[in-house]
Amino acid sequence: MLIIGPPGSGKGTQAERISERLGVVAISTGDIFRANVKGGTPLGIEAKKYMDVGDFVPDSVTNEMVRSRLSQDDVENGFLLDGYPRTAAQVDYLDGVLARRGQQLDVVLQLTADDDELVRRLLGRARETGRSDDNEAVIRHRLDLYHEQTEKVVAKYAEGGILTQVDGIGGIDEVTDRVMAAIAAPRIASLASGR
Ligand code: B4P
Repeated sequence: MLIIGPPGSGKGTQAERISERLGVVAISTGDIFRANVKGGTPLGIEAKKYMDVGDFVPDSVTNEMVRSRLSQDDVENGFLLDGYPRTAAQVDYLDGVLARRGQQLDVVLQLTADDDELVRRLLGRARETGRSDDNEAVIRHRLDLYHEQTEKVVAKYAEGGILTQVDGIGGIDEVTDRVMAAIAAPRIASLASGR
């Protein structure tokens, strides 16, 4: 399963909850990058240059990181990817990785919210956590990239018939309820029942 949405739409927030309820591991590329930045690893030093200004980390770096993460044992019974893929090239790469593993995506969940609400939330987070990419200019740039590049990714999955959209506006519990109801729809019930 994938969770896609603009920055601040609640991806990380909801991914944690969905992962608990479905009993599948959640993998956030943003979290992996931040852990590497914190640990001062070569990957973190490279990623920080892009993250601080709100750019995507290059596909070559991100794809290899995801391939390596998906080769671990805990993803055998399923996984929830949060924040990946964000570019058309990442979609193609993920398709290849999954095909080689004999796996396929069951559902792509898109969380939606308007830009003003997203900026408001991320500025709120900036006050609480001081994340280096949560200042208004960088937030606007991240939103522009989402509209320019990641919406094409969403369109691709819509064409493939596996996209489910959920309104991300409302309280966190309310959004979780919507997500779980969307996942329980007959087409993807096998996922919710832990197939
Ligand atoms: P991410 O970590 O994915 O950051 P994000 O888009 O801001 O989402 P996040 O999950 O943190 O926030 P959420 O919406 O849950 O990426 C960070 C950077 O890493 C990227 O800019 C890029 O540089 C790099 N990167 C990551 N993946 C990449 C890839 N595939 N390719 C290239 N580069 C990549 O929550 C935001 C805030 O809203 C929180 O404070 C939360 O409390 C609040 N919130 C959530 N739901 C709410 C609700 N319903 N109501 C009110 N507030 C809510």
